[in-house]
Amino acid sequence: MSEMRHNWTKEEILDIYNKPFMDLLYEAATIHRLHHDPNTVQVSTLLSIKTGGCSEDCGYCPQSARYHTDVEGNDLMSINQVKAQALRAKSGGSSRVCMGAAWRNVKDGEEFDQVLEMVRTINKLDMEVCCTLGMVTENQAKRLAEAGLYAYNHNLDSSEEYYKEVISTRGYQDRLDTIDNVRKTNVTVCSGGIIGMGENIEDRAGMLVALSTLNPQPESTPINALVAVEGTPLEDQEPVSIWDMVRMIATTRIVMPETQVRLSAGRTQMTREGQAMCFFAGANSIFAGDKLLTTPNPDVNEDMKMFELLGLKPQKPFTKKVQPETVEAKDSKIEALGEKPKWTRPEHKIERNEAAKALKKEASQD
Ligand code: SAM
Ligand code: DTB
Ligand code: SF4
Repeated sequence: MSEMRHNWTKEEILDIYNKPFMDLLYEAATIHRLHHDPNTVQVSTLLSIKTGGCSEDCGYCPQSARYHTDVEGNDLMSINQVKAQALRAKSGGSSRVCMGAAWRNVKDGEEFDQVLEMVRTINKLDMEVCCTLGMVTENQAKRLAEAGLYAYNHNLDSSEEYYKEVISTRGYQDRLDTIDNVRKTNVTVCSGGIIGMGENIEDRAGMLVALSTLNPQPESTPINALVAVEGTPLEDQEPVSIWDMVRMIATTRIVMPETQVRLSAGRTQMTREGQAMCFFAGANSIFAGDKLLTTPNPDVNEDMKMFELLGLKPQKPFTKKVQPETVEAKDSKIEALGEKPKWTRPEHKIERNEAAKALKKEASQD
């Protein structure tokens, strides 16, 4: 087994990222095979349970209320809708449902109670349940755990330095605090980021330092290629090259040998050959379903054909960890505290975010 390290430096990670391509691929594939079955890929389905109208200014995000995009906002889904979608995902071969809400943070109250019930409902279908709801307090994380949540997704998105160029409404430490709150429970941590936002390779390495020095390291790490959505501040970013994607995945695999590395947003731009290289380099999870949260994803049948072609098998639920127990709402031992997560107001301005905001204002006056 390769050594599990929590002290990777940026220089070491850059050296790995910049290795000759064949050496990088070989090293990553070797480590991958020591820690995982190389022919098994975990399949998750995303479900946007509350879409659009978000108060934050994340420059990549079509769901921010500050930018003028084609995203149609939706209120919180009903439990029945979620159950129907989860059953559909299960029959399509997914072992996990990841519910996303366009929230800055979780607020105690009716809506959160409804999300907790969604968690209970999906766990009872014997599927892994993941949520990505923005910042959470320790108490909220505990309530999610009690309902049977398997994983919580909260991305670092980029390096601490580049993060400030993309988001101004909360800081990097706020993200780390939420991850820390989740870690205080038995819910697994899913945290990764996005490449293709204009960051340099040092920033990619910086993000991997931040993720790999967490102890324990995240159980899963999504690597997203930016989906440049019209109307967002990052709409004109060039698509990520497959070579960069493979390098990023391989480097992630080497510094986080046990983590499930998820080949996330951006697959519609990739060929099967490109995706096969990503799997060889250590990616062992994908999002399936024709939609991510608001943007397109490859067709499920196309993914099935790809799996067949490559001899890949979907991972069964609860292969890595036992199914959490679900405590019913009426039996809950954890009281809602009605507290808000503490977060910082960095109060810097990001020019391209301001420009996109101004365009939205103009459009709404027309
Ligand atoms: N609102 C919550 C939050 O920000 O934590 C949860 C949902 S948010 C959409 C989850 C993650 O999706 C973001 O942290 C980001 O990494 C990813 N994401 C959002 N828009 C994206 C885009 N256009 N391209 C690639 N990834 C994106
Ligand atoms: C993650 O890292 N990627 C997913 C999931 N976690 C929530 C979201 C990707 C969103 C892509 C843009 C959209 O569809 O809105
Ligand atoms: Fe809101 Fe999350 Fe989008 Fe940021 S990434 S604008 S917090 S939905």
